[in-house]
Amino acid sequence: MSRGARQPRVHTAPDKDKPSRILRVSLEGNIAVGKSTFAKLLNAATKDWDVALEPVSKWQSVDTSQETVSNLLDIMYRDPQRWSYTFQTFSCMSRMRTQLQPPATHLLGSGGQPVQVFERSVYSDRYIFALTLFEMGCINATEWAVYQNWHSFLLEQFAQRLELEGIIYLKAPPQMCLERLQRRGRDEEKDVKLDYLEKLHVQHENWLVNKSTELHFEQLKRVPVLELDATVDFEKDKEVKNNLISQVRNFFSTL
Ligand code: UDP
Ligand code: D5M
Ligand code: MG
Repeated sequence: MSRGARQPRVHTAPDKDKPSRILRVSLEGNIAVGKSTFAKLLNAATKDWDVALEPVSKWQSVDTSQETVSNLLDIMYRDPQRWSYTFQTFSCMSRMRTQLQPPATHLLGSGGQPVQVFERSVYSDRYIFALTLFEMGCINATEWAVYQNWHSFLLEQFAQRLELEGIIYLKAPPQMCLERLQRRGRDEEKDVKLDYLEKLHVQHENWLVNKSTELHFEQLKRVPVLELDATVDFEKDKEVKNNLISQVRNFFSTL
């Protein structure tokens, strides 16, 4: 760990058996906390790390092979009761595709410890968004039962190929996420309220810190979590960025 870096806050003891394969880690956190920004910094930090960003543009333009049909992100925010379940089917499938993709070829002979980093995961889809939208009444009881049924089935079928070795949790107060969201200015998100970000924040805390969320996958219960303070401006401040990256490097070395 580089001089001056703080000790990482790891919430679960890491597994003693070090896997020889490529490590898979997801980057979790509230909307606009800075995941994509941080993911790009990780990607640039070393050739040993390869980052897959969330495919938001695919959700903004749902298409058939011939034409673009709709902006699902937009219609979900405009009419959540109607479209939240549909959104879950599409976002979860796109996350599965991303997590099942073979690693980039440059990772295979990287020399160091190769790591695939995913911006969010099939797990946050369920334990953050789908659960919150169900609790808010935007996904009804039937949709929630159907969702959980296929989500569990698919994750069991692809079990080892989807499992993560670690989770990085970027954490900042909901109010700061709202300010970053407004600064980013994604048109579909212009009506997102603090109340929604607060609910998502509590959901992250319950899953990753308090460990009170009911999880349905045994391996997921044991995944170590690195919590990073995202209230600092890692986008502009190089020292702050290097400090966070040191914590990540140290965390990866424990997995
Ligand atoms: N951002 C910032 N300082 C930071 C990290 C992010 O001002 O240290 C800004 C970034 O420029 C963007 C907004 O916060 O305008 C949201 O960042 P991002 O899209 O990375 O967030 P995500 O939704 O992926 O978590
Ligand atoms: O997340 C991208 C945007 O997509 C943000 O508005 C949240 C939304 N999103 C992502 N996954 C889901 C699910 N599963 N349901 C509902 N909304 C979702 P960002 O944090 O900006 O990278
Ligand atoms: Mg993002």
